Order: sequence, then structure tokens, then C-alpha cells
Amino acid sequence: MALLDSTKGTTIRDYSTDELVEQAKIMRGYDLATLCCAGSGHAGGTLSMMDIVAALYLKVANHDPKNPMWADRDRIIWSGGHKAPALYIGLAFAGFCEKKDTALLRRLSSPFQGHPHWLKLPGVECSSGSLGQGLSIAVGNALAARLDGKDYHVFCIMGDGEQQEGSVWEAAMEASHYKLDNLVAIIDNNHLQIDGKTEDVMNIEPIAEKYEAFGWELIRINGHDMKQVVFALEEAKRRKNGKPICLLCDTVKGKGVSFMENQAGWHGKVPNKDEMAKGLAELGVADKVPFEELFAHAAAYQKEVDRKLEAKMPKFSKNYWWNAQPETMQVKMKPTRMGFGESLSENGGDPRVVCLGLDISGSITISEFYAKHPERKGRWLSMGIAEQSATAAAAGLAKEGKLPVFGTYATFAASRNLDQVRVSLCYANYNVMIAGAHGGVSVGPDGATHQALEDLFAMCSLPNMMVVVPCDSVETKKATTDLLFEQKGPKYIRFAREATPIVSDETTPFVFGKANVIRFRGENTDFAKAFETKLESNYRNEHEDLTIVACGPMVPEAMRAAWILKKDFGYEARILNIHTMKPIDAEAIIRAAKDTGIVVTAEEHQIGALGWRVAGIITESPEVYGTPVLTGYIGVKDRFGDSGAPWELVKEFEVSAEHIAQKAVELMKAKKKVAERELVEAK
Ligand SMILES: Cc1ncc(C[n+]2csc(CCOP(=O)(O)OP(=O)(O)O)c2C)c(N)n1
Repeated sequence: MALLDSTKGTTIRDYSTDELVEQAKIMRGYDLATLCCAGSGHAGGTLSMMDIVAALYLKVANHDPKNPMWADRDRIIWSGGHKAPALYIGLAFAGFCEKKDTALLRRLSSPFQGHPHWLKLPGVECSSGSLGQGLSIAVGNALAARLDGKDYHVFCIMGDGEQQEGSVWEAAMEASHYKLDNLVAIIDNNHLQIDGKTEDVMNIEPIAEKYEAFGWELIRINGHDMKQVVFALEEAKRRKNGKPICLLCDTVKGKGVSFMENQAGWHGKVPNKDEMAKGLAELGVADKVPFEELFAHAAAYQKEVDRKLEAKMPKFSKNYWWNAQPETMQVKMKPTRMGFGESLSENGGDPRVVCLGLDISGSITISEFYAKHPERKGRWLSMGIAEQSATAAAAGLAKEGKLPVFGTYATFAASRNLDQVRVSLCYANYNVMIAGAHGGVSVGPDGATHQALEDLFAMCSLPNMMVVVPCDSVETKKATTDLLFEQKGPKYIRFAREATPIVSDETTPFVFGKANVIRFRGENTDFAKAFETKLESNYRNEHEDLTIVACGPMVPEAMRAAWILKKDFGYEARILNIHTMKPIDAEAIIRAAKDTGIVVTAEEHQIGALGWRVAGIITESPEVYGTPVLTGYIGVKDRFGDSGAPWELVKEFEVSAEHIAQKAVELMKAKKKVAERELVEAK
């Protein structure tokens, strides 16, 4: 069977093997062009999958591009959501959407999110991006088919590295327990993942025997031999012997582009224009991929995104955006994550320190632990893509007196493994440091699945857990060192991927659990020098008009807001840098609330982790009873993230200085009204 017209029951088109080979080449060309256009994404694994995608979407799967929700369609679940471009191109070539629209990959509000979202694009079967969940979805889907008496098939696409997630094996067990012979797992066995060779990161072999031992039927093929691919997929649909089928496809990461083939470095990298041109030439499809048209289409879409974003930004007397004024308030930017790596590099000599890798080591800088110190390699423990087990393994190491440090995307470091963090680390009160990297919306084009916007709720809610959210790379380094050696117990440090302003230096105080006050003192060519920072306990009330309580990358935004408020409105703002969210400096918050009567909180997170905690401190403090305090919250407003450039998302999710300033002005107006009313009532 093939592409169908579901109403007439007729075949739309049946591709020959040669035609599929040709289509796969062109699809690879589109992959290069759309990735180049997006400026980020995953080249290696999308290229290794493309022959299978061509066979599945254009020939083997029963589906109808004009009727994407046709009840009898075969379901294709992409468990490895990072290969979204291959999915989008498969859909486009099958006719579910326009080919040129795949160039909208990773742009704000686009249906072509960095990781697939089924609510945005017809034909996408489920939302994914957090590895190791797809096979369970597929099991549920296959069980539903049986309950409904339907005879469609469910295909589930996974990577070989992904096999390291324990949940894959829970699903594998369920599939054979329920004899799901309507389920086909497809493994893109390209032998590479982010940190290197799968066998080095965490050996999954003997993978074929493992599936067989779990009660699956195993078919092993060359995933680039179109005849074998089509035959195996069709055979998987034919076989009905009460066993789920695992199609183990031996592939080459980066297949088709010589300089990308078998290179781990091309996992999460995209070609520049020259590399794209070279790749298209090697594939022999330069004349079949209208890359200029694709780029123009994306540019037109982007123009509209820019216009909408600009329209929704609060306006002030001039443009106060970062480095927008040529002569004044210039700031340097550096990713906060760098501070984490610098501290580990400096402090990793302590023999108690052990670092656990979760296959994202370079990007979150935890690999700095051993990068210049090969002698530390024995204390570097690669755990693969297995956040839950690694968390509990860290507990085991801590139990014996080690100082374990592990980290990954904040959403996988604090949510995926939440029960392990709760019971194995926090309840037992073990001395383990968790790095929640790439936190907040500023992680950018990867999209909602990778934007940790709820992690601080979870981490701050756990007894014994300490939580630090530093404001820049300098503070991240200090906080990492402090947490590592001075604070004993479970601890969570959260930092961002994007380069953010450096607003502190070596002399800036950092005392765990104690807030800093930051005050705008007048414009300076150097943004950081326009401010004075003091430990809050050393600060004397200056009777400011309002307070901004901020943490993490919102501290620099709060500083910029203080600048706007002073220059445009003459308002003085006291900024509290709450780098330690737990234990929080309640005294500093109470003093600020009493002194200023207005408290605006600013967090790059769902509103509440900071905002509601601060409000709670104010409302339950007898010292503030009788003092009117107006509160406002800046943060993400109960919605999931989106793909987009980091600074676009700061605007889209309304977590910029301009939004803080706007809220402060609104509260100042309210404060004045209250004062006027009180005056009238007094008369
Ligand atoms: C739960 C989870 N942990 C970590 C990641 C980050 N991540 C994205 S892709 C990837 C490597 C995947 O390797 P593999 O499954 O072999 O895919 P391929 O090499 O074929 O791209 C990792 C660790 C993630 N998306 N989800």
C-alpha cells in the first residue's frame, strides 16, 4: 500500500525503489537547506534517517495527506524528536504540507517547531523531544488499535543512544507482554550520539539480542539500502505472530554528505551556506532544491515575526535595548554556563569530586572538569542518556562520601528524574549537586520541550534542597564553587545557554542565602559600572520608589529596567538579586516591601516560583502588617515555550526589562492613586 485517498480507497502514487532513492536524495537536500536557513538543528541524525523516512512516508505507511486524521491510517511516532526536520520533510514530500514551508523550521510560532508538536502541524502524530517516551506512546497507541478493532500499524522511530533511557525497556516489556504485533520499533543505529560513540558513552550492545530477549521479533537491515528498507518495513507489517517487531537499521550519521558522515560533531550542528552548497553538490541535487526560494520564504515569514514582536513591546522615550545606544551603557555578554565549567575546571582536583555525564557534556560545560586535566578522567562517569538512573547513582556515590555533580538540560535534570531527586537525594539528604543547564525560554529554537519553565517550582518545593539561580557567568562560577564545597546536601544550580550580560565581577559580594542590593547610580559607558552592588545586610534604606526582586538572567533585565525607570520617569528602584532561591533571604524581601511599598518580581520561568514565594513572605510577615504593598509579577504566563531566537523569546514571553518597567510604572500609578485617596479621606 502507499499514499492513499482515504475516501475513494485509491492509491495516490506508488513509488518504485529507484524513485524512492532519488526522492531520499532530494529530501536530504531539503534537510541541508532548511537546517542552514534555521541556523540551528540536527544534521547528523536527520540525514541518517532519510532513506527510512522516504520509504515509510512515500510508500509503506497507509496515510492520506488530505485527511491527516483518517482513523485507519498507520501511526508514525517520532520518539527522537530532535530529528523533526526529517519528519517535516517526510510529511511535505508525501503532500501533507507545502515543501517550501519546511523552511520555517525553528521560527517563532511556526508549525515547524524545533521538536515536533502535533497540535501545530497536521500529520505529526505526537509531541516529542524528551527522549525515551515515544515507545510508550506507541504501546498505548497499539493497545488502543486493538481495543478499537482496528488493523493499522504503529511505527516508532528511535535512536540507538536513546536506548539508554530505562523507560524504553519498560515499554519494550509491555509490548511483548501484550503481544503487540501491530507495533514496529525502528532504530536508527548510527553508533553515535552527542558525546561520541554510543559504545563509549554507554554501551547498548548486544542490542539485537536484548530486544529478542524481551520477546520481540528482530529484523536487521542496512538502513541505506532502499530495497532492504522497503522490504523490511512491508515484512514488518505482514508478520502477525504475536510479537512486536524491532527493525534494527544500521545507518551512518550524516549519510550522504562526506564531511558530516560519522562525525559526532555534526549531531547538533547545521551547515553554513558554503557547506550547504557543497552538500547539495555531493548529493547531486543542487538543481532540485530551490534553496533561494526557501530562504526568501523564511525571510518573509521572519519579517512578519519581527513586526509583530516590535508592536507588542512596551515603548519608552528611546531604545533601551542591550547595546542599542552607541556611546553609553555598553555591556559584554557571556553564557552563564561557562562559569559552571570554569569552576569545575578549577576545583575538580579535589579527589572527592566526581562528575556524571548525561550525553550533553560539552554544551553544558561539565566536560571542563576533565578537559585540561586528563588525570581526572577516572572520576568522569559517563552515564548515557539516563537521567533517572544517574540521579540515583549520584545518591550512591554521595552515600560513600563522594561529591557528585551531574547536569543536563534543566528540564531533564529536574523534571524527568523528579522522583529520584525527591526520594534518593532529598529525603536521604545526600550531598549531590545538580546543574540545571539551558534553563528558561532563552534556550531558544529547540522549543517548548527543551525550555525548563517549571523546574524551579519542583526544586524549591523539595525539603532539604538548596536552589541557586545566578545572574551571570561570574556569579555562576562563584555559586558553583560555594555549593560544591561549602553547602552540604542536595543542591540545584540553574543557568542559561544563551550569552547574557555580565553584570558582576570578582569584587561583587556573593554570600549563599543572602541577597544583594543593586542600585542604578547614573549612566556610564560600561553598563555594569552604572550600578552599585552591596550585600543587602550592609545596605541603608534610600527610600526608593519601588523594589524589583529578580533572579538569574532577569537580574540584568531588572537593572536595565531600573535605568529606564530613572531616565524616563525619575523613579528610583531597589533591585534585589535573589541568587539563592532556597533558602531565600526573607529579611531582605520584608525590608524592601516595607521601605518601598511596591515589589515587582522578575523570573524567566512560569510566574510563581519566585513571585508567589516573595508574595507569601510579604503577606505572612507581621512586620509588614498594616503597610500597603503592591505586588506585580513578571514571568511566563502559564503557557509552554516556543521555538525562536533567544532574544525574540524574551520579548514574546514578556520577560524583558521593558515589561518590568511597564509593570513598575503601572504600580506606581496605583500607589499614587491610593495616596491621593488617603489624602481626600483624611480631609
Ligand atoms: C530525556 C532527554 N535527555 C537528553 C536529551 C538531549 N539529546 C537530544 S539528542 C541526544 C542524543 C541522541 O542520540 P541518538 O538517540 O543516538 O540519536 P542520533 O544520534 O541518531 O541523533 C540527546 C542526549 C533529550 N532530548 N531528551
